[in-house]
Amino acid sequence: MGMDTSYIEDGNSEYLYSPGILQKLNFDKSPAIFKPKISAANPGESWMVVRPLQRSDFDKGFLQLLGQLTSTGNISRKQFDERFTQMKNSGGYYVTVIEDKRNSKIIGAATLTVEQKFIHNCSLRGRLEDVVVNDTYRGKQLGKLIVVTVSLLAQELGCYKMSLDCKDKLIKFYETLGYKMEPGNSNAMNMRFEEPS
Ligand code: 16G
Repeated sequence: MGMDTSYIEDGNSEYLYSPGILQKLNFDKSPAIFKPKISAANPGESWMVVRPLQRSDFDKGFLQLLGQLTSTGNISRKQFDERFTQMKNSGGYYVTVIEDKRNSKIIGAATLTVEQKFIHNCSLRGRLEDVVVNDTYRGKQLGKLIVVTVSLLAQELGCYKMSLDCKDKLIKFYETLGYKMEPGNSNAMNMRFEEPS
């Protein structure tokens, strides 16, 4: 067994988590139907790559893309760097992106967070978070690609389930990828707090 040398720790190209695991995901395990067939290892275009977040993604429009999902605030490079380091050190954060290598722009993102549990024999629970795809790249199955990638990753890491909350209009989309509204058990509730400025 060789070392996973792609997990480089040199400044800007530093990955949030080891990228090798994405190459090994078996897309045949997902109920999602891809036409044409694509995967994280072969995303369908030679200029596209699916990979973990990198420190240098601050300069590749990652935060601007997240801004298409919700409010991000005005995040400085220092804040981004610190959060990246905190996520990496604590573990359990699998921020995953799609890059357009032609213009070095992040065009899709989704996050898997992994919670450690006592229940289910000290199991793990995955949560799908912050899914966003640049809408000028429609018709390339990118939403499906990024969500299936992190969902298979959750399974690969040993999660017993993966959960999400979403707008009503997205329920059908997530159902095609294997997510189900569990009768009597599918209510999302939030308590909102004032945000620090
Ligand atoms: C959606 C997202 C969630 C994100 C939230 C932000 C998915 C599956 N769900 O619920 O991850 O954090 O929107 O909205 O991507 P907010 O700014 O109103 O909390």
